[in-house]
Amino acid sequence: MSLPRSRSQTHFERASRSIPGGVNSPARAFGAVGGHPLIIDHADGAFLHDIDGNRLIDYIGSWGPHILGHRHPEVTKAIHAAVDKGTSFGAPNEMETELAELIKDAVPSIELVRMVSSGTEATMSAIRVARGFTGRDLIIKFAGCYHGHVDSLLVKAGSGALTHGNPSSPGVPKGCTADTLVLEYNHTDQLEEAFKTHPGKIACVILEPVVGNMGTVLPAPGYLETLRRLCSEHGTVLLFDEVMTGFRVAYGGAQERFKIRPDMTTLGKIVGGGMPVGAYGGRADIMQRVSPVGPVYQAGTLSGNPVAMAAGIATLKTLKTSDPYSRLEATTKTLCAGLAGAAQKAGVPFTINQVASMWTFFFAEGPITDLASAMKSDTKRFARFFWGLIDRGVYLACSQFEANFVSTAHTAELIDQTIASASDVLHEIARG
Ligand code: KE4
Repeated sequence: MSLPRSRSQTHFERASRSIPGGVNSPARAFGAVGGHPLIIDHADGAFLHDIDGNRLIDYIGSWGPHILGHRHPEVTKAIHAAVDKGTSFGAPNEMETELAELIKDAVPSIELVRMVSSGTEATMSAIRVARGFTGRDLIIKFAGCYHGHVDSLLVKAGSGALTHGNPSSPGVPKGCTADTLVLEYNHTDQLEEAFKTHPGKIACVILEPVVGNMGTVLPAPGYLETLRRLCSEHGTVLLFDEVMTGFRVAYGGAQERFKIRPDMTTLGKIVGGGMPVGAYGGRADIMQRVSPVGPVYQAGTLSGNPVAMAAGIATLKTLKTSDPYSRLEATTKTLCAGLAGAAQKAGVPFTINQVASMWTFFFAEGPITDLASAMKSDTKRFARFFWGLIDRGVYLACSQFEANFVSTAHTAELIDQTIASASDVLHEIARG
């Protein structure tokens, strides 16, 4: 019952002759599940359409941006209008200010914000500003969290780095990571210990307030509060990497949902509506260290690109006026309950972690609260699940260590279809 994939296969072989691994980002390479990626021709609403003519229900949404589904009319209209006025000016334009104001309105902890062109650029820049502001070098990150391919953060990283078995990448000089302390997520004792061992030395703690990059993992009750207290006590910048959770788990991100005010925040994905946008911001006293107001240098040719700004503005305005969050959460809970029921009936051990419209089905007994527990997952069973769903027209993230996403375009009928397909595959897996 395999989907026809010959055109994708042929094109992927051609791509591999010009692009390393045939992909411009390893997360798309299907490395963890085997086989070759599907080559996508176009997308609309909840669907991807590949070059073999297959239509698949898409639960990645370009790894998070498409909370409104593909080609939302308001976003597409805004992009077309912007393109007709020019693609890039290399000079300030009104839309940069409009998006900055929308971000500040949505995320009150952000008093000043700088646009960049990716989540990686956002985290790289935010770390530099935090170090410049505190005059300290040490940073804390957490095993399994992924913050983009920043040298100093490619240590025990999640997402594609974890999937492809290089959580700490070659090519990163020891000097770049010598000041990076890696703790285990949700282990409060390790936090207390780190601050006790390095009093007055820690510039910043960066974390995914809800992790997506080891699969979806929630903060333990009180964990974020402890982190906030310790950072305040020690003059350490608390940096929420909300590239994935921003505008995803609430309009104001995880900091709204969990009622924690970080000192800095990074954004990406949804904030660009599918166009290349990242952003970092936070307390005015910190952000005023950024050039040209302050001495910490950061720049970008295409930062604040008008076409990308237009996509972000249309996305945020649509989210703000339609407020789809409770509907998205209800739809996602229905999906996860259906998947859980199917796994129970099939007798397949599983854990589902879900927050708002992001979720992960783990092939492991729970609870899954950190990288060590996530790594217990049966990735072979995951690969069978992934391909079994592909052959039934359902497209999940191609790794056990990623989050999946529901969009406003996922109807009840598509959710039911997904559950039925998953049930078939889980029973096949149970039969061995
Ligand atoms: P980008 O540089 O890929 O725009 O953002 C890096 C980043 C930063 N912070 C968080 C929390 C992120 O999830 C990401 C990127 N996420 C991955 C998927 N887990 C992007 C997919 C890819 O690498 O192709």
